[in-house]
Amino acid sequence: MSDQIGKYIKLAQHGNFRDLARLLSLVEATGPKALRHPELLNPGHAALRLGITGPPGAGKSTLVAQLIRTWREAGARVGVLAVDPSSPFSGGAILGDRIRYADHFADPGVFIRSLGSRGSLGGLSASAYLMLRAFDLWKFDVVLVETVGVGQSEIDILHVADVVALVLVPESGDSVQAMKAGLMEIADVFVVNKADRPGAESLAREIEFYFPLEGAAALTHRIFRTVATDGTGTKEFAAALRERGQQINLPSHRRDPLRLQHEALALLRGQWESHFRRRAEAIKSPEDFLQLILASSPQP
Ligand SMILES: Nc1nc2c(ncn2[C@@H]2O[C@H](COP(=O)(O)OP(=O)(O)OP(=O)(O)O)[C@@H](O)[C@H]2O)c(=O)[nH]1
Ligand SMILES: [Mg+2]
Repeated sequence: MSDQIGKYIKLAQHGNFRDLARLLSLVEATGPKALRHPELLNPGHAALRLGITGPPGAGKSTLVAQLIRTWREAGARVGVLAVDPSSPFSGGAILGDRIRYADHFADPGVFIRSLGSRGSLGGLSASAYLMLRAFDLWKFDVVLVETVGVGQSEIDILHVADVVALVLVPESGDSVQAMKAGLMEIADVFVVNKADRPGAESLAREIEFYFPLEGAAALTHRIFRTVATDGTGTKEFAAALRERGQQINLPSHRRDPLRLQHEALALLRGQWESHFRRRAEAIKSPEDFLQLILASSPQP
């Protein structure tokens, strides 16, 4: 498998998306050992990685399709990794998204891949991290990572993004405070999508209240109002994302110790989890239980 990975890494120079799709499957199946390939450890190119997250049905995919459209008009090469933990598919596209992204499937400047939970060695975030390194070899200008902002593993995935946009809808109003603890903190940019519905303004004000746009905060938090279905506000959002990206020195950002620490934890956590799940599933008695706990707990 390792030889195969090497073969497809070499093919990156031709930029063929079919080869990238193969490489992604190989990397996903191999897991962290794929990092032995120096090209994956230190890809020579760093695409701007944009995380798009938010509650189910907030309009993330519709927004992603608009972003692709805008950037394609500007001639950018765009990659998309759609992470869908509930999807039983691995490597296939999610049916609904296939329709939403339909305009872009035939476009040679756009590559779309979805990542389901099956076939991921060591968890979704581990697979996503490794796959995004492979994306870099195909020299995209922008890579969008769409995740549903629910569980811890989705938040983990967002640590790999250079800029994170949290997509909310007017109905999210009630839950902004509850969400604050996890997702709100990781967001650089907020999107109030479905702004054609009542309540968009009050949601925007609520976000402003929790994240005031004064002083230094104004540089790190911004709020956009969009209607993803008709493109209202999406061009401004697209421009702001790339502007933010331009302020980041991507190659040195990739080597940032904090980022590597997050990535290491995600890769290791996934492996530990599958290792210990296997051991736990072998428990047949209280004695087995005790033995596993004592043998596997770190020494204080
Ligand atoms: N009224 C309105 N509907 C929208 C808007 N944006 C998206 N929708 C609709 O909302 C539904 C969900 O959109 P998606 O783009 O699939 O949302 P998502 O966040 O990707 O959904 P999941 O990936 O399933 O979590 C679709 O029926 C869209 O047409 C908007 O701005 N206004
Ligand atoms: Mg979606």
